Amino acid sequence: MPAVVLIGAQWGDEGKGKATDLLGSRLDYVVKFNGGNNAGHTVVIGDEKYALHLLPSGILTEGVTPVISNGVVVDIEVLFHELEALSARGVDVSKLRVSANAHVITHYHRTIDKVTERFLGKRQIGTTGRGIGPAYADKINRVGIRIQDLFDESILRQKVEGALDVKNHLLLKVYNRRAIAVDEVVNDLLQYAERLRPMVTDTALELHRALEDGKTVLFEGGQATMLDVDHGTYPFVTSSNATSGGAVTGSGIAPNRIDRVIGVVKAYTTRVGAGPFPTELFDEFGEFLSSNGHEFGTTTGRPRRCGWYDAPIARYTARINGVTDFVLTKLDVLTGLKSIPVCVAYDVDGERVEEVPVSQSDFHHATPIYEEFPGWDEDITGVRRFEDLPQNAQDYVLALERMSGSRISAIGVGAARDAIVERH
Ligand code: 2SA
Ligand code: GDP
Ligand code: MG
Repeated sequence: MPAVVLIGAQWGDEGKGKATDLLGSRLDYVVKFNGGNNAGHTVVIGDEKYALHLLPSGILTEGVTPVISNGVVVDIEVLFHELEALSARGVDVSKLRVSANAHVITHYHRTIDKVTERFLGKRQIGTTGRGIGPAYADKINRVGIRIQDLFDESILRQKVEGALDVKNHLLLKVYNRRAIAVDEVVNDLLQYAERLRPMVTDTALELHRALEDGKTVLFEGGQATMLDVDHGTYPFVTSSNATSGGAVTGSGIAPNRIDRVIGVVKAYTTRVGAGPFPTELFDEFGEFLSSNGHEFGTTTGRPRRCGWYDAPIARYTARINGVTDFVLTKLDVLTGLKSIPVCVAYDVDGERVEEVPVSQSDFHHATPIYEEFPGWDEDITGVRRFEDLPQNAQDYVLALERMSGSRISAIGVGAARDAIVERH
Protein backbone atom coordinates (compact mmCIF):
# COMPACT_ATOMS: atom_id res chain seq x y z
CA MET A 1 0.00 0.00 0.00
CA PRO A 2 2.39 2.71 -1.13
CA ALA A 3 0.12 5.82 -1.14
CA VAL A 4 -2.24 6.13 1.79
CA VAL A 5 -4.49 9.12 2.42
CA LEU A 6 -5.76 9.78 5.91
CA ILE A 7 -8.63 12.21 6.40
CA GLY A 8 -10.91 13.40 9.19
CA ALA A 9 -14.43 12.07 8.73
CA GLN A 10 -16.29 14.61 10.87
CA TRP A 11 -15.42 18.18 11.98
CA GLY A 12 -11.84 17.47 13.02
CA ASP A 13 -10.00 16.24 16.12
CA GLU A 14 -10.95 12.64 15.45
CA GLY A 15 -7.49 11.55 16.61
CA LYS A 16 -5.76 11.49 13.24
CA GLY A 17 -2.34 11.62 14.90
CA LYS A 18 -3.07 8.29 16.47
CA ALA A 19 -4.08 6.68 13.19
CA THR A 20 -0.79 7.94 11.75
CA ASP A 21 0.97 6.26 14.63
CA LEU A 22 -0.74 3.01 13.83
CA LEU A 23 1.00 2.95 10.46
CA GLY A 24 4.23 4.36 11.97
CA SER A 25 6.81 1.68 11.38
CA ARG A 26 5.59 1.03 7.84
CA LEU A 27 5.95 4.63 6.66
CA ASP A 28 8.72 6.34 4.73
CA TYR A 29 7.09 9.75 4.20
CA VAL A 30 4.30 11.67 5.97
CA VAL A 31 2.90 14.59 3.98
CA LYS A 32 0.80 17.46 5.25
CA PHE A 33 -1.12 18.63 2.19
CA ASN A 34 -3.67 21.24 3.40
CA GLY A 35 -4.23 23.87 6.07
CA GLY A 36 -1.55 25.35 8.27
CA ASN A 37 -1.04 25.94 11.96
CA ASN A 38 -4.81 25.87 12.52
CA ALA A 39 -4.45 22.11 12.85
CA GLY A 40 -3.86 20.49 16.18
CA HIS A 41 -2.68 16.93 16.61
CA THR A 42 -2.05 15.62 20.08
CA VAL A 43 0.23 12.62 20.16
CA VAL A 44 1.03 10.80 23.38
CA ILE A 45 4.30 8.84 23.40
CA GLY A 46 5.02 7.15 26.72
CA ASP A 47 4.73 9.90 29.32
CA GLU A 48 5.36 12.62 26.77
CA LYS A 49 2.56 14.59 25.15
CA TYR A 50 3.25 16.45 21.90
CA ALA A 51 0.94 19.07 20.41
CA LEU A 52 1.70 19.74 16.75
CA HIS A 53 0.10 22.53 14.75
CA LEU A 54 1.98 23.06 11.53
CA LEU A 55 4.28 20.06 11.37
CA PRO A 56 2.95 16.69 10.19
CA SER A 57 2.67 14.21 13.04
CA GLY A 58 5.07 11.89 11.19
CA ILE A 59 7.88 14.13 12.44
CA LEU A 60 7.73 12.16 15.70
CA THR A 61 8.38 8.81 14.03
CA GLU A 62 12.01 7.85 13.60
CA GLY A 63 13.04 7.15 10.02
CA VAL A 64 10.10 9.04 8.49
CA THR A 65 10.65 11.99 6.17
CA PRO A 66 8.05 14.65 7.01
CA VAL A 67 6.87 16.84 4.11
CA ILE A 68 4.98 20.13 3.98
CA SER A 69 3.64 20.12 0.44
CA ASN A 70 2.33 22.83 -1.89
CA GLY A 71 -1.25 22.84 -0.56
CA VAL A 72 -0.19 24.08 2.88
CA VAL A 73 -0.05 27.69 4.07
CA VAL A 74 3.10 28.18 6.14
CA ASP A 75 3.56 30.63 8.98
CA ILE A 76 7.35 30.60 8.96
CA GLU A 77 7.73 31.99 12.47
CA VAL A 78 5.54 29.15 13.78
CA LEU A 79 7.47 26.63 11.70
CA PHE A 80 10.78 27.49 13.37
CA HIS A 81 9.18 27.76 16.77
CA GLU A 82 7.79 24.20 16.49
CA LEU A 83 11.04 22.84 15.10
CA GLU A 84 13.04 24.37 17.96
CA ALA A 85 10.61 23.07 20.57
CA LEU A 86 10.84 19.52 19.19
CA SER A 87 14.64 19.68 18.86
CA ALA A 88 14.86 20.74 22.50
CA ARG A 89 13.01 17.54 23.41
CA GLY A 90 15.43 15.42 21.40
CA VAL A 91 13.29 14.87 18.28
CA ASP A 92 15.30 14.71 15.04
CA VAL A 93 13.76 17.32 12.73
CA SER A 94 16.53 17.44 10.15
CA LYS A 95 14.63 15.50 7.48
CA LEU A 96 11.79 18.00 7.03
CA ARG A 97 11.08 18.94 3.39
CA VAL A 98 9.08 22.05 2.48
CA SER A 99 7.55 22.70 -0.94
CA ALA A 100 8.88 25.69 -2.88
CA ASN A 101 5.27 26.25 -3.97
CA ALA A 102 3.67 26.37 -0.52
CA HIS A 103 2.20 29.77 0.35
CA VAL A 104 3.28 31.92 3.25
CA ILE A 105 1.14 33.32 6.08
CA THR A 106 2.32 36.79 7.06
CA HIS A 107 1.30 39.00 9.97
CA TYR A 108 -1.20 40.87 7.77
CA HIS A 109 -3.06 37.61 7.12
CA ARG A 110 -3.39 37.04 10.86
CA THR A 111 -4.60 40.61 11.35
CA ILE A 112 -7.16 40.36 8.54
CA ASP A 113 -8.41 37.02 9.94
CA LYS A 114 -9.13 38.57 13.35
CA VAL A 115 -10.55 41.82 11.96
CA THR A 116 -12.87 39.94 9.56
CA GLU A 117 -14.23 37.83 12.40
CA ARG A 118 -14.92 40.96 14.41
CA PHE A 119 -16.76 42.55 11.48
CA LEU A 120 -18.82 39.40 10.92
CA GLY A 121 -20.29 39.79 14.40
CA LYS A 122 -23.09 37.25 14.85
CA ARG A 123 -22.11 35.53 11.59
CA GLN A 124 -18.60 34.72 12.86
CA ILE A 125 -17.02 31.47 11.64
CA GLY A 126 -15.07 30.96 14.86
CA THR A 127 -11.74 30.67 13.06
CA THR A 128 -8.52 29.85 14.87
CA GLY A 129 -7.25 33.38 14.07
CA ARG A 130 -4.09 32.03 12.47
CA GLY A 131 -4.53 33.84 9.14
CA ILE A 132 -5.50 30.70 7.22
CA GLY A 133 -8.50 32.09 5.26
CA PRO A 134 -6.79 35.35 4.19
CA ALA A 135 -3.63 33.47 3.07
CA TYR A 136 -5.68 31.09 0.90
CA ALA A 137 -7.73 34.05 -0.38
CA ASP A 138 -4.51 35.70 -1.58
CA LYS A 139 -3.41 32.44 -3.20
CA ILE A 140 -6.65 32.13 -5.16
CA ASN A 141 -6.58 35.85 -5.92
CA ARG A 142 -3.04 35.39 -7.31
CA VAL A 143 -1.43 37.83 -4.88
CA GLY A 144 0.03 35.23 -2.52
CA ILE A 145 3.68 34.94 -1.50
CA ARG A 146 5.27 31.52 -2.05
CA ILE A 147 8.20 30.02 -0.18
CA GLN A 148 10.34 30.23 -3.33
CA ASP A 149 9.80 33.99 -3.50
CA LEU A 150 11.93 34.38 -0.35
CA PHE A 151 15.04 33.44 -2.29
CA ASP A 152 14.95 36.42 -4.63
CA GLU A 153 14.66 39.76 -2.88
CA SER A 154 13.55 41.75 -5.91
CA ILE A 155 10.82 39.24 -6.77
CA LEU A 156 9.76 39.14 -3.14
CA ARG A 157 9.45 42.92 -3.07
CA GLN A 158 7.31 42.91 -6.23
CA LYS A 159 5.05 40.21 -4.82
CA VAL A 160 4.64 41.95 -1.48
CA GLU A 161 3.84 45.21 -3.26
CA GLY A 162 1.20 43.39 -5.28
CA ALA A 163 -0.23 41.74 -2.17
CA LEU A 164 -0.44 45.01 -0.27
CA ASP A 165 -1.75 47.21 -3.05
CA VAL A 166 -5.46 46.64 -2.57
CA LYS A 167 -5.15 45.90 1.14
CA ASN A 168 -3.48 49.23 1.88
CA HIS A 169 -6.01 51.04 -0.24
CA LEU A 170 -8.79 49.53 1.85
CA LEU A 171 -7.01 50.12 5.15
CA LEU A 172 -6.36 53.78 4.40
CA LYS A 173 -9.52 54.75 2.55
CA VAL A 174 -12.16 52.54 4.11
CA TYR A 175 -10.98 51.67 7.62
CA ASN A 176 -8.91 54.80 8.20
CA ARG A 177 -5.97 52.74 9.50
CA ARG A 178 -2.22 52.81 9.01
CA ALA A 179 -0.99 51.25 5.77
CA ILE A 180 1.28 48.17 5.99
CA ALA A 181 4.86 48.98 4.96
CA VAL A 182 6.30 46.83 2.17
CA ASP A 183 9.79 47.01 3.73
CA GLU A 184 8.57 45.71 7.05
CA VAL A 185 7.05 42.60 5.44
CA VAL A 186 9.98 41.98 3.10
CA ASN A 187 12.55 42.25 5.91
CA ASP A 188 10.49 40.06 8.18
CA LEU A 189 10.33 37.30 5.56
CA LEU A 190 13.94 37.62 4.39
CA GLN A 191 15.34 36.92 7.87
CA TYR A 192 14.17 33.29 7.49
CA ALA A 193 15.38 32.67 3.94
CA GLU A 194 18.77 31.12 4.68
CA ARG A 195 17.46 28.85 7.44
CA LEU A 196 14.67 27.68 5.18
CA ARG A 197 16.75 27.09 2.09
CA PRO A 198 18.09 23.60 2.91
CA MET A 199 14.57 22.27 3.54
CA VAL A 200 12.98 23.68 0.42
CA THR A 201 12.56 21.48 -2.62
CA ASP A 202 10.23 20.26 -5.37
CA THR A 203 8.25 18.03 -3.03
CA ALA A 204 5.92 16.82 -5.83
CA LEU A 205 8.93 15.39 -7.67
CA GLU A 206 10.43 13.90 -4.52
CA LEU A 207 7.13 12.20 -3.65
CA HIS A 208 6.70 10.93 -7.20
CA ARG A 209 10.17 9.37 -7.09
CA ALA A 210 9.52 7.91 -3.65
CA LEU A 211 6.34 6.21 -4.93
CA GLU A 212 8.16 4.96 -8.03
CA ASP A 213 10.74 3.42 -5.68
CA GLY A 214 8.01 1.57 -3.81
CA LYS A 215 8.21 3.73 -0.70
CA THR A 216 5.15 4.14 1.53
CA VAL A 217 3.78 7.67 1.70
CA LEU A 218 1.06 8.84 4.07
CA PHE A 219 -0.92 11.95 3.12
CA GLU A 220 -2.18 13.31 6.39
CA GLY A 221 -5.24 15.58 6.10
CA GLY A 222 -5.68 18.55 8.40
CA GLN A 223 -9.16 19.47 9.72
CA ALA A 224 -11.84 17.24 8.20
CA THR A 225 -14.44 16.51 5.53
CA MET A 226 -17.22 18.61 7.09
CA LEU A 227 -14.78 21.56 7.23
CA ASP A 228 -13.75 21.18 3.55
CA VAL A 229 -14.28 24.43 1.62
CA ASP A 230 -16.22 22.59 -1.14
CA HIS A 231 -17.87 19.67 0.65
CA GLY A 232 -18.26 20.92 4.22
CA THR A 233 -20.86 23.09 5.90
CA TYR A 234 -19.94 26.25 3.96
CA PRO A 235 -19.37 29.02 5.06
CA PHE A 236 -18.61 27.38 8.42
CA VAL A 237 -15.54 25.65 7.04
CA THR A 238 -11.80 26.10 6.77
CA SER A 239 -10.38 27.49 3.52
CA SER A 240 -8.75 24.36 2.10
CA ASN A 241 -9.72 20.97 0.69
CA ALA A 242 -9.47 18.63 3.64
CA THR A 243 -10.88 15.72 1.61
CA SER A 244 -8.90 13.08 -0.29
CA GLY A 245 -9.02 15.19 -3.47
CA GLY A 246 -6.99 17.78 -1.58
CA ALA A 247 -4.21 15.22 -1.17
CA VAL A 248 -3.87 15.17 -4.96
CA THR A 249 -3.94 18.91 -5.70
CA GLY A 250 -2.18 19.72 -2.45
CA SER A 251 0.82 17.51 -3.13
CA GLY A 252 1.12 17.04 -6.88
CA ILE A 253 0.69 13.26 -6.93
CA ALA A 254 -1.81 11.80 -9.37
CA PRO A 255 -5.23 10.45 -8.25
CA ASN A 256 -4.59 6.98 -9.67
CA ARG A 257 -1.59 6.60 -7.34
CA ILE A 258 -3.76 6.46 -4.24
CA ASP A 259 -4.13 2.93 -2.87
CA ARG A 260 -5.96 3.42 0.39
CA VAL A 261 -8.09 6.17 1.97
CA ILE A 262 -8.45 5.91 5.74
CA GLY A 263 -11.27 7.91 7.32
CA VAL A 264 -10.75 8.69 10.99
CA VAL A 265 -14.05 8.90 12.84
CA LYS A 266 -14.80 9.39 16.54
CA ALA A 267 -17.28 7.10 18.30
CA TYR A 268 -19.28 10.31 18.90
CA THR A 269 -19.04 13.76 17.27
CA THR A 270 -17.34 17.07 18.13
CA ARG A 271 -17.01 20.43 16.47
CA VAL A 272 -15.06 23.64 17.28
CA GLY A 273 -16.29 26.96 15.96
CA ALA A 274 -19.69 27.93 14.59
CA GLY A 275 -22.02 26.14 12.15
CA PRO A 276 -24.69 23.44 12.02
CA PHE A 277 -24.27 20.28 14.11
CA PRO A 278 -27.48 18.20 14.22
CA THR A 279 -26.54 15.79 17.04
CA GLU A 280 -25.10 18.48 19.34
CA LEU A 281 -25.96 17.98 23.02
CA PHE A 282 -26.64 20.74 25.53
CA ASP A 283 -27.34 18.48 28.50
CA GLU A 284 -25.42 16.31 30.97
CA PHE A 285 -24.55 13.84 28.18
CA GLY A 286 -22.74 16.62 26.30
CA GLU A 287 -20.88 17.35 29.56
CA PHE A 288 -20.08 13.64 29.91
CA LEU A 289 -18.51 13.44 26.43
CA SER A 290 -16.66 16.73 26.87
CA SER A 291 -15.08 15.81 30.21
CA ASN A 292 -14.48 12.10 29.54
CA GLY A 293 -13.05 12.87 26.09
CA HIS A 294 -11.06 15.99 27.19
CA GLU A 295 -12.64 17.86 24.31
CA PHE A 296 -10.69 21.11 24.21
CA GLY A 297 -8.97 22.56 21.12
CA THR A 298 -5.31 21.61 20.76
CA THR A 299 -4.46 24.94 19.12
CA THR A 300 -6.75 27.45 20.82
CA GLY A 301 -7.89 25.59 23.94
CA ARG A 302 -11.54 26.30 23.04
CA PRO A 303 -14.11 23.82 24.37
CA ARG A 304 -15.34 21.53 21.61
CA ARG A 305 -19.09 21.15 21.08
CA CYS A 306 -20.09 17.49 21.63
CA GLY A 307 -22.85 15.23 20.32
CA TRP A 308 -23.74 11.65 19.38
CA TYR A 309 -22.41 9.70 16.38
CA ASP A 310 -23.97 10.78 13.10
CA ALA A 311 -24.14 7.89 10.59
CA PRO A 312 -25.30 9.97 7.58
CA ILE A 313 -22.14 12.11 8.03
CA ALA A 314 -19.94 8.99 8.07
CA ARG A 315 -21.67 7.71 4.89
CA TYR A 316 -21.21 11.12 3.25
CA THR A 317 -17.52 11.09 4.17
CA ALA A 318 -17.09 7.55 2.85
CA ARG A 319 -18.60 8.62 -0.47
CA ILE A 320 -16.83 11.98 -0.93
CA ASN A 321 -13.39 10.60 -0.04
CA GLY A 322 -13.63 7.03 -1.32
CA VAL A 323 -12.91 5.75 2.19
CA THR A 324 -11.52 2.22 2.01
CA ASP A 325 -11.62 1.76 5.79
CA PHE A 326 -12.38 3.71 8.93
CA VAL A 327 -10.34 4.01 12.10
CA LEU A 328 -12.88 4.49 14.90
CA THR A 329 -11.39 6.43 17.83
CA LYS A 330 -12.32 7.14 21.45
CA LEU A 331 -14.65 4.20 21.95
CA ASP A 332 -13.46 4.17 25.60
CA VAL A 333 -15.02 7.60 26.16
CA LEU A 334 -18.49 6.02 25.90
CA THR A 335 -17.80 3.53 28.73
CA GLY A 336 -20.32 3.97 31.55
CA LEU A 337 -23.30 5.04 29.44
CA LYS A 338 -26.44 2.91 29.88
CA SER A 339 -27.63 3.48 26.38
CA ILE A 340 -25.94 5.13 23.38
CA PRO A 341 -28.02 6.96 20.78
CA VAL A 342 -26.80 6.96 17.16
CA CYS A 343 -28.24 9.30 14.52
CA VAL A 344 -29.41 7.07 11.64
CA ALA A 345 -31.27 9.69 9.55
CA TYR A 346 -32.68 13.22 9.89
CA ASP A 347 -36.11 14.72 10.19
CA VAL A 348 -36.13 17.77 7.95
CA ASP A 349 -39.35 19.74 8.33
CA GLY A 350 -41.37 16.55 8.90
CA GLU A 351 -39.70 14.45 6.21
CA ARG A 352 -37.27 11.55 6.86
CA VAL A 353 -33.96 12.23 5.09
CA GLU A 354 -31.32 9.48 4.90
CA GLU A 355 -28.38 11.47 3.52
CA VAL A 356 -26.64 14.76 4.42
CA PRO A 357 -28.88 17.36 2.72
CA VAL A 358 -27.27 19.44 -0.03
CA SER A 359 -29.24 22.49 1.07
CA GLN A 360 -27.53 24.24 3.95
CA SER A 361 -30.88 25.49 5.29
CA ASP A 362 -32.17 21.90 5.41
CA PHE A 363 -29.05 20.86 7.29
CA HIS A 364 -29.62 23.69 9.78
CA HIS A 365 -33.18 22.38 10.33
CA ALA A 366 -32.21 18.70 10.45
CA THR A 367 -33.23 16.97 13.68
CA PRO A 368 -31.58 13.61 14.29
CA ILE A 369 -33.60 10.40 14.26
CA TYR A 370 -31.91 8.17 16.83
CA GLU A 371 -31.55 4.46 17.32
CA GLU A 372 -30.45 3.37 20.82
CA PHE A 373 -27.69 0.85 21.55
CA PRO A 374 -27.02 -0.70 24.98
CA GLY A 375 -23.80 0.51 26.66
CA TRP A 376 -21.11 -1.21 28.78
CA ASP A 377 -19.35 -0.50 32.08
CA GLU A 378 -16.10 -2.45 31.75
CA ASP A 379 -12.83 -0.50 31.35
CA ILE A 380 -11.75 -1.24 27.76
CA THR A 381 -8.48 0.73 27.65
CA GLY A 382 -6.38 -2.43 28.08
CA VAL A 383 -8.21 -4.45 25.41
CA ARG A 384 -6.19 -5.26 22.26
CA ARG A 385 -8.38 -7.91 20.53
CA PHE A 386 -11.85 -7.26 19.17
CA GLU A 387 -13.27 -10.44 20.74
CA ASP A 388 -12.16 -9.18 24.17
CA LEU A 389 -14.34 -6.07 24.00
CA PRO A 390 -17.62 -6.32 25.95
CA GLN A 391 -20.36 -7.76 23.70
CA ASN A 392 -22.28 -4.46 23.70
CA ALA A 393 -19.14 -2.57 22.62
CA GLN A 394 -18.59 -5.08 19.78
CA ASP A 395 -22.24 -4.70 18.73
CA TYR A 396 -21.95 -0.90 18.79
CA VAL A 397 -18.88 -1.01 16.51
CA LEU A 398 -20.53 -3.49 14.13
CA ALA A 399 -23.68 -1.34 13.98
CA LEU A 400 -21.62 1.76 13.11
CA GLU A 401 -19.79 -0.25 10.46
CA ARG A 402 -23.10 -1.35 8.89
CA MET A 403 -24.43 2.21 8.81
CA SER A 404 -21.29 4.07 7.80
CA GLY A 405 -20.56 2.65 4.38
CA SER A 406 -17.09 1.19 4.98
CA ARG A 407 -15.16 -1.31 7.08
CA ILE A 408 -13.82 -0.34 10.52
CA SER A 409 -10.26 -1.65 10.49
CA ALA A 410 -9.08 -0.35 13.87
CA ILE A 411 -10.60 0.97 17.09
CA GLY A 412 -9.06 3.46 19.53
CA VAL A 413 -9.64 2.45 23.14
CA GLY A 414 -7.51 5.03 24.99
CA ALA A 415 -5.24 8.06 24.58
CA ALA A 416 -2.01 6.03 24.76
CA ARG A 417 -0.24 5.36 21.50
CA ASP A 418 -0.77 1.60 21.63
CA ALA A 419 -4.37 1.74 22.93
CA ILE A 420 -5.77 0.36 19.72
CA VAL A 421 -7.61 -2.77 18.58
CA GLU A 422 -6.80 -3.83 15.03
CA ARG A 423 -9.25 -5.92 13.01
CA HIS A 424 -7.68 -8.00 10.30
P1 2SA B 1 -9.72 28.44 10.22
O1 2SA B 1 -8.86 28.99 11.33
O2 2SA B 1 -9.98 29.45 9.14
O3 2SA B 1 -9.24 27.12 9.67
O4 2SA B 1 -11.17 28.15 10.90
C1 2SA B 1 -12.28 27.83 10.11
C2 2SA B 1 -13.12 26.72 10.74
O5 2SA B 1 -12.35 25.51 10.80
C3 2SA B 1 -12.31 25.03 12.13
N1 2SA B 1 -11.02 24.43 12.43
C4 2SA B 1 -10.85 23.38 13.24
N2 2SA B 1 -11.75 22.54 13.79
C5 2SA B 1 -11.26 21.56 14.59
N3 2SA B 1 -9.94 21.42 14.92
C6 2SA B 1 -9.04 22.26 14.38
N4 2SA B 1 -7.79 22.30 14.84
C7 2SA B 1 -7.55 22.62 16.27
C8 2SA B 1 -7.60 21.37 17.13
C9 2SA B 1 -8.58 23.68 16.70
C10 2SA B 1 -8.39 24.40 18.01
O6 2SA B 1 -7.05 20.37 16.71
O7 2SA B 1 -8.19 21.36 18.22
O8 2SA B 1 -7.46 24.20 18.76
O9 2SA B 1 -9.26 25.27 18.27
C11 2SA B 1 -9.47 23.25 13.46
N5 2SA B 1 -8.83 24.19 12.72
C12 2SA B 1 -9.79 24.90 12.10
C13 2SA B 1 -12.51 26.28 13.00
O10 2SA B 1 -12.95 25.96 14.31
C14 2SA B 1 -13.54 27.04 12.20
O11 2SA B 1 -14.82 26.50 12.44
P1 GDP C 1 -6.59 15.35 15.32
O1 GDP C 1 -6.82 16.81 15.10
O2 GDP C 1 -7.51 14.48 14.54
O3 GDP C 1 -5.16 14.96 15.18
O4 GDP C 1 -6.98 15.06 16.83
P2 GDP C 1 -6.55 15.87 18.14
O5 GDP C 1 -5.18 15.46 18.52
O6 GDP C 1 -6.85 17.32 18.01
O7 GDP C 1 -7.59 15.30 19.18
C1 GDP C 1 -7.70 13.95 19.48
C2 GDP C 1 -7.44 13.69 20.97
O8 GDP C 1 -7.93 12.42 21.31
C3 GDP C 1 -5.99 13.68 21.37
O9 GDP C 1 -5.88 14.29 22.64
C4 GDP C 1 -5.61 12.19 21.46
O10 GDP C 1 -4.60 11.90 22.39
C5 GDP C 1 -6.92 11.61 21.91
N1 GDP C 1 -7.19 10.25 21.45
C6 GDP C 1 -6.93 9.69 20.24
N2 GDP C 1 -7.42 8.44 20.17
C7 GDP C 1 -8.03 8.21 21.36
C8 GDP C 1 -8.75 7.10 21.90
O11 GDP C 1 -8.97 6.08 21.27
N3 GDP C 1 -9.24 7.25 23.19
C9 GDP C 1 -9.04 8.38 23.93
N4 GDP C 1 -9.55 8.43 25.15
N5 GDP C 1 -8.36 9.43 23.44
C10 GDP C 1 -7.87 9.35 22.19
MG1 MG D 1 -7.02 18.50 16.12
